[in-house]
Amino acid sequence: MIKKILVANRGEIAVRIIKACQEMAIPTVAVYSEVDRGSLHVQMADEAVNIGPAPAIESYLNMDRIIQVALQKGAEAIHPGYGFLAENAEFARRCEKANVVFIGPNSKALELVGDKVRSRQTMKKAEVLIIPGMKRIPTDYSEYEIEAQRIGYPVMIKASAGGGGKGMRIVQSPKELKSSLEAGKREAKSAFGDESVYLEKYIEEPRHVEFQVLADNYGNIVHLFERECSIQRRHQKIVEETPSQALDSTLRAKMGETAKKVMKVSGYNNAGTVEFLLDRNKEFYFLEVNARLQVEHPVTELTTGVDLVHQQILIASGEKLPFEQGKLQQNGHSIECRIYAEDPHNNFLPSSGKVLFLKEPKGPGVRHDCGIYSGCDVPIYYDPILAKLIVWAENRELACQKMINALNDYVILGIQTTIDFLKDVISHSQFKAGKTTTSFIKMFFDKWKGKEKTEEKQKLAMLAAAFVNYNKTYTKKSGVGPQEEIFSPWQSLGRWHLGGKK
Ligand code: MV4
Repeated sequence: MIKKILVANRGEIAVRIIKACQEMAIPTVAVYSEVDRGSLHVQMADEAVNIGPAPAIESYLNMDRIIQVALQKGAEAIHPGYGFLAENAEFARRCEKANVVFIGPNSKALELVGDKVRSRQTMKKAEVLIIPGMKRIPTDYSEYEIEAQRIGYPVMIKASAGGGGKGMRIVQSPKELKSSLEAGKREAKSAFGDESVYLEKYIEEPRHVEFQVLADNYGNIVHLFERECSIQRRHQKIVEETPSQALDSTLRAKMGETAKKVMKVSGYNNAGTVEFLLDRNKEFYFLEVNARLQVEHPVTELTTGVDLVHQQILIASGEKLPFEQGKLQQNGHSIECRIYAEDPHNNFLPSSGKVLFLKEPKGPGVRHDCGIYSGCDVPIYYDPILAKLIVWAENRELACQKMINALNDYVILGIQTTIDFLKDVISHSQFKAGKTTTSFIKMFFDKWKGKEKTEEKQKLAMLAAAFVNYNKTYTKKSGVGPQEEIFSPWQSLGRWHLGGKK
């Protein structure tokens, strides 16, 4: 069993991983950048090491420094979380070389699934349905023209190194092809340092349905059913849920078996996700593999009862999967809302600053995976995700209601968040009806303004003022002898630190 883990991440996911380690009695080493000194993940870990300045390239992406810290602190394994180094094959390789366990897939599998053209070729050979498109990156323009005709317009330009929507472009007709290709190549070059692009048939209004998979180091693979992640804004997921309203048990079983096959032919191990596009006719196409623990993993945990981070650690420790496919079941319904530090009233501009007040939603079936606390700073440098609100209920209708109540029960003051926006999304009639496609946000929320809740805002401003005042040092006013400080949040944090740290 792994005896110590370095968590190479920050925010809510670092907190989530540290909690799993605590549950498994595995000591943790946090790493942090200069602006994250006071972060929640730093407070929670057994040890914490400063790895450099705020820009991620000098800290959370600094491979050598992170491996060096792991070796110095005697951490046998590194959990990369999501983002940063999570899907970096070079980092996985360097960990392997340094004899540090990378909690994720082996570097070869990581490399394969990170290359879209290569993984399409692999899936085609394995008879997994891929979106009709090009089989290789052409050397000259005429090949794009011929292939676009063969595939049939509209076609989509995609970057070979891509993912997450960068470098993608829809081409409606032959006369747009050349200029779109040039623009797509430029975008791919600047985003990935690789200008290779290829063409696919454009699928209109698809649903995004992904399958969670666990694979141990001995070839055993199970899937933990699907997550529906169609509610996105500019390729940023906002709401995720399971089960998907678009699947019946036959289709679910078929897609699940396909997901396992994808992982098998990729030589994949540890936790991963297979993404599919589901078209209007319920045909599903392999899209890509996400070789990491995903942001939306909790909805799978709440409906299957499997702790995915525990399983990742067990697999990385060389354990066999403790269950067979037949033992796994989906129970009830779970929905996740991502809470971003963004201003939905101002084109979702990232918001930063001090969190003046946090009231977390609580209650049966409510989970709050959170990277912030009252008084913490939210820096501008990183992904603006603050927390995730996840609910579980027996069915979708009850889960929606629970989510709305939990969002109403949720207060973050000091910075702008997406909470009010999410209330309107979950309350929308089309969402309630389960009609969630990738066009949902564009269709119904493109010009969202929200309600001007002046009165409520005034109340909140008063609350904030009261809280800031309360947060000042309190003094005893007995009237006898010198006045004695009895409460300072800063001091109590410091004392808690000294008591709780080795
Ligand atoms: C597509 C597509 C339509 N046709 N490919 C977006 C992210 C990237 N991983 C793949 N994406 C898409 N690929 C073809 N051939 C539509 C999308 C897409 C999308 C996919 C999943 C979730 C949300 C999306 C929003 C817009 C477009």
